[in-house]
Amino acid sequence: MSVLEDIKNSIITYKPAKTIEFCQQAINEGIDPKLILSEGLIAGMGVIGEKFKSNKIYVPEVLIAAKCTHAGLDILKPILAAAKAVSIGKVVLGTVKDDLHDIGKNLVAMMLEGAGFEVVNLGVNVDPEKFIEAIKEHHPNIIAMSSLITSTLPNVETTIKAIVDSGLRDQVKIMVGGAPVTEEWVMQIGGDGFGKDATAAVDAAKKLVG
Ligand code: B1M
Repeated sequence: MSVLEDIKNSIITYKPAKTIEFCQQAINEGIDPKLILSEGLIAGMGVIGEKFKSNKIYVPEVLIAAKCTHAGLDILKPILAAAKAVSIGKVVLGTVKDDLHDIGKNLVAMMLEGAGFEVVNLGVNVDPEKFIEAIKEHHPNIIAMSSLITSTLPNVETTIKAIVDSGLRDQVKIMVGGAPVTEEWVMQIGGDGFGKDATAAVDAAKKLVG
């Protein structure tokens, strides 16, 4: 079995210490960190997502799997960030109000950092005012929002409206992503960019600062 399979299985079997061990092993073997992400961590979370959807597992299991994924991300983060030293733009990123999902957002953050962006990660359940404060404080090129549940999609719209109302809209580009989000919808609500996944998010961000 390859070490990437081992990483995936460590998530599916809820063993964070193993996720750390196998991620380190994969790095030592010289495997591209982006491959470790996609074939190891994202693949493992993909299986968990399917099991959760079909009620084969429940919230506690999903949380342990998320712990595994975050442990792996912590190992990969410095390596991906070191790949690019010069900033090509600043992104303020957060999961919108009432939404606590952060795995996908953190993957997007890491891929952006790996591509040379400076990322200010505001975390989860970020209300519109916090995004506005962050624009004033950090002067980002891009505001990036993650929304994972259909019930929090309106909060993306509310945040965009709040940015417009605060008079800061022309200072930033706005990018949105997450499982229920579509490009058409993002354009319809006044956003500028969309990424289907973390790789597409990097392409979209590059286009927005290019
Ligand atoms: Co939740 N959850 N969850 N959950 N959860 C989903 C999203 C759900 C689809 C599961 C299901 O029922 N089928 C469903 C939403 C259904 C809907 O929208 N109608 C759901 C639900 C209902 C809920 C709760 C309401 C459950 C409950 O309590 N009854 C609750 C809500 C809590 C809240 O947010 N207020 C809840 C809670 C949780 C946990 C806390 C247990 C946990 C989150 C842990 C954490 O994040 N730290 C959790 C998880 C893990 C999931 C699933 C299983 C996996 C999500 C994930 O991490 N995927 C998910 C089911 C699924 O996706 N199959 C589910 C892996 C990740 C790599 O993918 O997040 O899609 P993803 O990110 C991708 C892309 O979307 C994209 O790139 C990422 C990387 O490729 N992307 C962007 C994301 N953000 C982007 C931003 C961009 C661009 C691209 O630009 C800015």
